[in-house]
Amino acid sequence: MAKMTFIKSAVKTRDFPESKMKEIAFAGRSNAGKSSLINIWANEKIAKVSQSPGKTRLLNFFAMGTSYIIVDMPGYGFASRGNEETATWKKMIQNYLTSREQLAGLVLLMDMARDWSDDEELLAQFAMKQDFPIAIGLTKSDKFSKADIAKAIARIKNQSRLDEVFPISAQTRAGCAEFEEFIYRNWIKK
Ligand SMILES: Nc1nc2c(ncn2[C@@H]2O[C@H](COP(=O)(O)OP(=O)(O)OP(=O)(O)O)[C@@H](O)[C@H]2O)c(=O)[nH]1
Ligand SMILES: [Mg+2]
Repeated sequence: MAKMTFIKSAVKTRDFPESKMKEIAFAGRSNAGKSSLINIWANEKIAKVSQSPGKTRLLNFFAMGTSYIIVDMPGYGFASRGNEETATWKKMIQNYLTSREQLAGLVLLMDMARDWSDDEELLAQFAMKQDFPIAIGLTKSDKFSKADIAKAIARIKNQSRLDEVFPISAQTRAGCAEFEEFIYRNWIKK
């Protein structure tokens, strides 16, 4: 696998890295497991895993060798954040998702225990408006039985009306390589 490297953090368009590589955006509620999955794909602790959730407030750009870029976006959905902060988050995410030309798809990570919410719906709407694909990663599958994983997949497919739903665990690594393979084959290579 290609080596993953941290490129930079940025908030504003003018600070985004200049690159011709395709980009994959990682979005999800705080604590969903975005940084943990990046660390699995990197095979080292390259992204900070939150001790206190909601700490990542910048867009963090990582290069997967010379083949593509992953953008770790700040998590959302923490009540401790005021309205003003929520508005700032929305503006930053919307700006990124609607203006980044090399964006090839949105990886939406959700804790398997949760239901699809308005926040996920908002992100999915941005993506659909821009006409790029969405894949959902249902994280922390290590906490569930095989039968409950199957139920969670069916539930989220139903709630989101999306088809690409992958169960993953950053703890056991179950499903992580398959998820990366899907994204690489369908969004990057083609
Ligand atoms: N059991 C289990 N715990 C996980 C898994 N993935 C992440 N976690 C834990 O969930 C917590 C949050 O993980 P992060 O990867 O920091 O989540 P994040 O989505 O990057 O969070 P923000 O940066 O706050 O948006 C950490 O305590 C992780 O160890 C998983 O697959 N299984
Ligand atoms: Mg994070």
